[in-house]
Amino acid sequence: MNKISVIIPIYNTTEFLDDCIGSVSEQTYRNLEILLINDGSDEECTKKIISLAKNDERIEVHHLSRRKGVGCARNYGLEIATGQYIYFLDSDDYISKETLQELVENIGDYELISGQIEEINKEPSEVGNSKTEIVVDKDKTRQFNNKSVLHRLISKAFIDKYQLRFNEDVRCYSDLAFVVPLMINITKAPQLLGCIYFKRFRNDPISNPSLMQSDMGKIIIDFITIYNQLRDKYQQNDEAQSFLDKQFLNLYRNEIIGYASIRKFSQVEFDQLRSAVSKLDKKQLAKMPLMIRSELKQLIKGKQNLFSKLLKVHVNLGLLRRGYRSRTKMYLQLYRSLFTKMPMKENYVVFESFLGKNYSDSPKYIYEYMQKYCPEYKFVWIYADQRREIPGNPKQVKRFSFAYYYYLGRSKYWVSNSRLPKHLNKRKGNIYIQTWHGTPLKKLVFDMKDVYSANPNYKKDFYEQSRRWDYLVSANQYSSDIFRRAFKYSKPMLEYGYPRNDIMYAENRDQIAKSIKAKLGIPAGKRVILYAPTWRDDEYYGAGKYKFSLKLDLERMRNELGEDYVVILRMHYFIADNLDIGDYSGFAFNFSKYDDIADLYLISDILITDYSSVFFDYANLRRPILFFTYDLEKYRDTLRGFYIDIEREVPGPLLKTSGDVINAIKNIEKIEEEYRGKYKAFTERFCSWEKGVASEQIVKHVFGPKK
Ligand code: C2G
Repeated sequence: MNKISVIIPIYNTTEFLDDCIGSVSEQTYRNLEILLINDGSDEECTKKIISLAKNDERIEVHHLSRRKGVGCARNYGLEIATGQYIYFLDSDDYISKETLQELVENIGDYELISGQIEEINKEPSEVGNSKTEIVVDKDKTRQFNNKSVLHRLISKAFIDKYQLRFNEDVRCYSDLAFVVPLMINITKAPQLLGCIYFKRFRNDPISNPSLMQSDMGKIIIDFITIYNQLRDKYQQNDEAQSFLDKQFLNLYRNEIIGYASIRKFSQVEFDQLRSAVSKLDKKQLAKMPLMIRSELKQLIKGKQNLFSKLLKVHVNLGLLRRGYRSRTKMYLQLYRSLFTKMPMKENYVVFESFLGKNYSDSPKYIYEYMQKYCPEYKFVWIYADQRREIPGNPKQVKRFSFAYYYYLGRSKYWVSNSRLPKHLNKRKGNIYIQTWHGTPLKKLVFDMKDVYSANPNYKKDFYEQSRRWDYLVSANQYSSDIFRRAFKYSKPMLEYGYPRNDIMYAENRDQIAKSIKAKLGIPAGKRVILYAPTWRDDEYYGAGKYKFSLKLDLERMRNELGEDYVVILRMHYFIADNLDIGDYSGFAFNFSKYDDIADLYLISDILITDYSSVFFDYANLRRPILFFTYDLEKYRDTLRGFYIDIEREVPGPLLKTSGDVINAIKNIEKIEEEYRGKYKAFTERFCSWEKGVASEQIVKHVFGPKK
């Protein structure tokens, strides 16, 4: 039975190693030599490698003295490998149990066999039983379009015969030095369909980027370096030349044009690029569109400035062409090339709350203060579906409309409690106050281990979007510390408490509550229970559309509490499901679409919540809080992870069933008594900055004294 040497270069991939190495150890094909080449990883990763190596005696660990690059690490593996076949695996990827068995059983007399690569952005899952099938394409170069050595079982004798090695001068594309001679020397390149390799799309390219997530300038220069080397080396081989030229032109169209239209290459880099372009086969060049040909002509002549100008025209024409295809894209194009270039309106302030879904939260209270005390400003509110009645009658613009882009493009100030879309780049002089929307309990962005729910680009997008913030509102020291780390935020923090909580300190708050209660049709004589749970990352229909199934037994609640209480149900704004509470009219009220939850806090006597930040705010009222945490273990341990020890630190009991909730309500005074100490400690920690004047202080801080 032939031995396979699996070569795994490792550089700082601690969190992925269990999946990767575990997947090799569990292979049904057992005759393996597993070579872990530690390419100068940090201490944590090195420890992890050493501990995993203990689980399988077929594992050998080799430590390079410092980081030398993936090419060098793989070459090292090739030098020491003793198997008849070589298989390369990356340390953040993994394979399914039968992979090596399938490859080895199908390689026959071929020198190499490749499988299929699939990108994963979901949690590692067991592969389906797709049937494998071998195909042999006439055009073997097609098999190498991904320029990668991954997921190929290769005969070691063949590698030795042609002395195949990786390039060690570059970080990215070192594979090409191996792949090109492999491709031209093999006779056939069969592929085994249904035999899958799972390639991870890393979701934190900011803290720990993969090679291809590093700086685009470096990626381009690496490619050009290797292209120049290989193009010279294989001057006599048409197959290699045409393959390399195609790869170059692809990179040129997809990356170089965009990159070089906004950044300048250094003289040395430009000369490298020029040398690469002069090598291109004239016949391939002739197939390119006129615009590309003229750019490359200037490049060959060495005219960098003219080259950059042509690229700018190229990019703008592309945008314009795409712009005409959709109205929003056209507005965006106007935003970028017109509105943000027009003089900035120094006194315009644009507000948005919860993606325009509500008139609420801190933006509302900052606005109401300004509307009263800063008449020299012009105010604009963004809405998602419908205009609202807003005091002072500000301009209202629909999200993603022409007016939306116009006002965002021209206004000096933006105030929002969540992220503004990534495509809205910031104009010079713009000031963006991010109020955020809650003291965190659930782990946030860069504190989250992995984000698999809706969008694999979540961390990267968040990072880009939050670079635009100029001020971040924080309600307590605990939040400030978390925000700095979890958002990688280092600009000024506004530490005055939450404007949205000011109302809870208003002298006339009972008066206000009375009128809200009347407005909402809540019987004046009944006590009010507010149920405001959060959303669950793993229960969704699509991006931003989450499911919720009500676990509170309304029937029982009405029977046992209906005489004294009514219940207000308030779902999170991400929840797309409509609650059906038709049978409970007069007892249960659904205010999920009501604008401002602060109004609901004011009129309620007891809050029931779960892992929502609402309890940090509600605690300002010092009224009882119950935690209906029927899925605590799952939420805490598998979905998110919490910042505080919820079982020890929250100011109320954790309850698992509707029965527990009902009992707690019946004994609410006892519970208040029981939690008095914890409640006090809690408010000291989370509510001590709140004095009811956060809006005023923030406005004075950012907008300064009256002009
Ligand atoms: N909210 C609401 N109704 C709910 C839940 C939340 O109106 N049933 C509002 C509250 O203002 C709350 C905010 O939405 O403070 C954020 O809700 P969370 O449940 O805490 O969840 P999330 O949107 O994930 O934000 O740092 C805070 C975190 O990011 C949490």
